[in-house]
Amino acid sequence: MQQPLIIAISGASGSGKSLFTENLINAFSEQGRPVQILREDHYYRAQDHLAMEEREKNNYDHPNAFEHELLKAHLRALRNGEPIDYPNYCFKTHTRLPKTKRLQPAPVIILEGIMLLARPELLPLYDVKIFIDTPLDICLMRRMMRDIKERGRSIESVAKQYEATVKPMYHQFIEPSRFTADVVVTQGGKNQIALDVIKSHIQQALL
Ligand code: UZR
Ligand code: MG
Repeated sequence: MQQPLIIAISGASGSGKSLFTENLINAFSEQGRPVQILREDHYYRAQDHLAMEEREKNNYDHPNAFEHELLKAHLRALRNGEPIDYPNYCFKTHTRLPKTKRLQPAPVIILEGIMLLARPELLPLYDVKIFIDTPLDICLMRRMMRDIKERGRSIESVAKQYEATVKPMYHQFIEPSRFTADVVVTQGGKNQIALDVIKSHIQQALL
């Protein structure tokens, strides 16, 4: 198999990264899915050694919250055509579940996460770098709805986290990482023209 094309999709929490990724993947669904998806979220560090209240106080919007070394090793393995066993992170317990998950190598690997472009040493591992550039107030609204529905949070806890870490860390790490991107996507995960442009780039690479 030729080397896979590795596409990194980044942007703020709630910017539409996951939706953009889903829409991109769906565009390939009829073609036997040559595309695999890997989320940076899975690489949040295990915190079994910490009490729940300690875990809740952690700063999850800092690059050091992720085990990027492991992500790097996994990207290298996928490049070599080897499967990986990635961690299964749980947002409710803020730690990893005991069982890992397997990802098979594929011609196209789409990576998605908030800090993917904020670590200079990760950048050479990507073939295409995409930044989803959505105004922060819109991100906050989406995140509020999602975290309450899907991640078992209260309005108060989302608001508190936003002020304490999400917003300051966005300005410190995520916003500057925008300038490392090859493509900046406005209007979020449903930007059809951006999806078409990336899709045709992938199709070219698959030829
Ligand atoms: P996405 N996050 C948690 O709230 N708890 C965890 O255990 C791990 C992560 C949040 C994190 C970040 N921050 O903003 C978001 N906070 O998950 C990233 N506060 O995930 O890109 O899917 O929104
Ligand atoms: Mg997401």
